[in-house]
Amino acid sequence: MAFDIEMIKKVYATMAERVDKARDLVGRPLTLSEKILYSHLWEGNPSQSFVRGKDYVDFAPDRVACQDATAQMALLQFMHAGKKTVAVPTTVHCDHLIQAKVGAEKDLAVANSQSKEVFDFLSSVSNKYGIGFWKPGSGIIHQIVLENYAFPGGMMIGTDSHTVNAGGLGMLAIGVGGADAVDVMSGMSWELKFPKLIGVKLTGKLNGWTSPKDVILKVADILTVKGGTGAIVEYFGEGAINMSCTGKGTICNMGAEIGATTSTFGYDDSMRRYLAATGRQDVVDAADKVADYLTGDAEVYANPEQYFDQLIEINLSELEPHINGPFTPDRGTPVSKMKEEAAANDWPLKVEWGLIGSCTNSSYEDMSRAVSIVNQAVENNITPKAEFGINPGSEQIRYTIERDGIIEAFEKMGTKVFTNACGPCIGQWDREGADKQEKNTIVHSFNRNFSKRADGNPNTHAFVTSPEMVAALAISGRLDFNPITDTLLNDNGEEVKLLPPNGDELPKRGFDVEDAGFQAPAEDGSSVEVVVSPTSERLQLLAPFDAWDGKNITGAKLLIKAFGKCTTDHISMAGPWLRFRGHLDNISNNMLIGAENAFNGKANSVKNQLTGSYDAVPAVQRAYKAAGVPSIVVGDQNYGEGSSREHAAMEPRFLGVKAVLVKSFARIHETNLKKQGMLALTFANEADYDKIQEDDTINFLDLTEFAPGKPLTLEFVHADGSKDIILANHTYNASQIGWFVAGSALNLIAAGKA
Ligand code: MIC
Ligand code: SF4
Repeated sequence: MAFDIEMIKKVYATMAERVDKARDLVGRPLTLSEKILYSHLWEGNPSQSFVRGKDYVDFAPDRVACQDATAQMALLQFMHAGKKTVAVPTTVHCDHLIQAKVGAEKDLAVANSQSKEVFDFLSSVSNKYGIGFWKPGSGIIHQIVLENYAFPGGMMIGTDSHTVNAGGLGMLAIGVGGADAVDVMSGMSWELKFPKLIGVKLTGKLNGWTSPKDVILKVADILTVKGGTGAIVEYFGEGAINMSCTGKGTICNMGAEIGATTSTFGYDDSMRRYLAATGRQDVVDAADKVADYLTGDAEVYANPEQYFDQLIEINLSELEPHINGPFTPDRGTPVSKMKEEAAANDWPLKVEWGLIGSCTNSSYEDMSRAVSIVNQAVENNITPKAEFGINPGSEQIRYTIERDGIIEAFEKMGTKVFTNACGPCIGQWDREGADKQEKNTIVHSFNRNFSKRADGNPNTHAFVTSPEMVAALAISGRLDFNPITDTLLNDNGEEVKLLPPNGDELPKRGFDVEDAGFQAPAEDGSSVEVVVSPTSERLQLLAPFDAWDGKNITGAKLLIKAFGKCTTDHISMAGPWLRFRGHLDNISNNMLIGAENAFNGKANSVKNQLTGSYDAVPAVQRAYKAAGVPSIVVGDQNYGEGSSREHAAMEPRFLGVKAVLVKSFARIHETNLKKQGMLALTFANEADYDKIQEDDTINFLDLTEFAPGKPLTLEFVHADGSKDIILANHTYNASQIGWFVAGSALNLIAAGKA
């Protein structure tokens, strides 16, 4: 059903030839990342060696995956591309639009009725264009990709930042915006700046309470949320080989949180075991024939400092469990330091909820290790102090853990089993009492913990940790509980010490499932009709954006100067807004409502320069649009961190914002802005950010000479008539300037000029 062994064999057949050629060209041993990159060049065999972090290169990915919340925009755009079917194997997964409230059965039924129109749309577009469709309840995109499609040495893109999860099976899997996916689905090349390479050498062996999650929590702490930008993180060493395949997936998954382009591991026995257990012995047989090409050259791993741009070494034998947060995934605290840290920062110590799941940590191994802690609580008569919820990663996992008694064991402790879907991880959580906005703590095994993300409450302190630590902290009800040293009091008043978790990497009796939830597309979809109601509030056909008029932009108003962290959750919030992901006009009403205005410290309150009064950001921008006044957005570091959602770029484009000028960008968001015909600019001198004033009017002085490598000059006219000239850098190459000129990259595809 699910994977295409012939395609994989083809990839392997070209790999040997291209990798050897690349090795000769580069004149040295190759990392795994380079092998996969060079063997997926669009133009075939490599004819030059690329400068990392500098050269834009065209690639030919093997697959595309989209999830429901981003697929709507991606497919609406694809429908404009004028193609009969997708050019590479593509799947759509319904996982983000399902709310977690009472439990899987009821919640799924509610989602199926509330989002029927959207699911029907996705299913019929998939059917028409040859796309595999995974129904609501089938599972979270990245677990399904790992279980069915990922393969060592492959390259894929997906319209979700955590597509990188497939690095656990030795792929280069990269998160992109929908417009990038449309390129590949339309049979065109996909462009990426040749990444820098960060090597992470893992020595020793995980033990006791430490898990793969702690590796990435530690790496995030070291590299911070922007430390991986523009880089591939390649893990190697005996510690890597000793780890399960889904554990590797967890590590790669959260590479999105350090901004990494992707992360990967060399092909090894853990991957063989996982492929075999998920019914893909033929992939193992094919991969074994080219095994040397599916990992870095031995010389590279023996002398990594010579081949990577940056090297990190972590000794797994000494690694402590980590708890990262609140509000950002890179604030790492080893469990032994939590007592001091929590007290020093006044973090609420009482844990209200423990949540296990998300695409990051919802594997069979995760569930079985977490339940080993739960079982100890039940056996020792300990009543858990916090509430507990789990989201299995896929129907295959859910079915198997039910068969193996794991669900029953969770339920004995009062755990709510939510749908196999994203749920609370993306704010699809109807948490009782969240509207009271009380300060509280939750712990979860997800990857992101930005403000308001899980339950909409800005005072919820969310901490990220491993599933087994979530279980321990939720049972104890305390954030500063250290299971390695502390004991718990059971209901008989006795002290109990929890034993370290243990579990099965893979189900002993194999995976099982009755209905995985897959729907194959029609052989010939040409007669399938896709209907979008013109009165729908959920879906809206796209109208092309206007082309550039060839003139300098003048008289633009400053819409907002955003201060501090401005993730895609701040720019285009998820949770309740997810339902408008297919309707550009409606979702634009959330534009930048979470961003902090640098002038008054408030969210969603900016000055309307036409009236002098303060209003919500979307309302002010709509006023500028109605008056025909252009505007610009100014931002801080790592602007657009987090999600791949291109709504964060399309909304400002749609509402008439012309440029986004920031100290630095997250990769996917910068590309999304470019693709939608916006100007994505960075301060040549970061300190110029401080010169921007609330009542500024902005004139571009040399946009008419927009060219690769040449900074743009902007004049900021302040209210008192004084001016500042500010230089803005950009990374547009010639074809990307073409997107700006045409109004969007899609306009070029639709005109057959791409
Ligand atoms: C996320 O984890 O933030 C999401 C929701 O999966 C996003 C995609 C989206 O916004 O739909 C992502 O990571 O790209
Ligand atoms: Fe879904 Fe959360 Fe994973 Fe994003 S990070 S794909 S919302 S489970």
